Amino acid sequence: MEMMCHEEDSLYANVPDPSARSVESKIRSDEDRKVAAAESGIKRYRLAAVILGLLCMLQAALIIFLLISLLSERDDLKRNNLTQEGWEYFSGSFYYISSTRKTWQESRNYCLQKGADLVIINRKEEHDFTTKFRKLMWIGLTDSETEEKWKWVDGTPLTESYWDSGEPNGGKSENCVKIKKFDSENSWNDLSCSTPLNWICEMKDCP
Ligand code: 2F8
Ligand code: CA
Repeated sequence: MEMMCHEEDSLYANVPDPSARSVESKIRSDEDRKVAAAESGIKRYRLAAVILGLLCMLQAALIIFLLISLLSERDDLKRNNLTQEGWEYFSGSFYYISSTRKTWQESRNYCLQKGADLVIINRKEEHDFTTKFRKLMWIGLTDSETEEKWKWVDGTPLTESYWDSGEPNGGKSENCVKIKKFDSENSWNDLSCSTPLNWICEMKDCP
């Protein structure tokens, strides 16, 4: 009998229990629902992330645009103010021609106070521009530091020069440079730095 029972057991061993099957399928459908819900949640998060990213990019673009507008407005304002104060624009710089006279250092101090410096002449066109005012003026060139080593106020050495014939000739008693002639390419003279003269400042438009 015991033997028979065992046989019966093994006979029904592979037949699925219907109640177990319904529990299993319920679990599965619950899991499917959970997976579907999780997937839809992930999709929503992704969409939210994309929208947030786009909004950040839009905000960044807006900030850059406003910053550029503000900077350009500030530059326009600066240019207008300079022009009203008598500065003249030429090829990337603003120039101020003084109407009073000062020593070379006082002239330089005036320019520095304005955020500029005495003019540095780099090109023939700029040289021609400085002579068109027909004024004897200090420029930003000196050999005060080392005799005969002519340097511009930014510390760069003199390469392209426009000395009048016979100049420079003042040795240690003439260490600063003025524009002396207006109709000739050779127009500079070295002079005592303590001489009161007009001067010309230069301010780079975009430093
Ligand atoms: O002839 C050029 C010479 O002229 C004057 O000296 C006589 C200048 N000095 C003054 O004006 C003080 C020189 O610098 C210049 O070289
Ligand atoms: Ca001289």
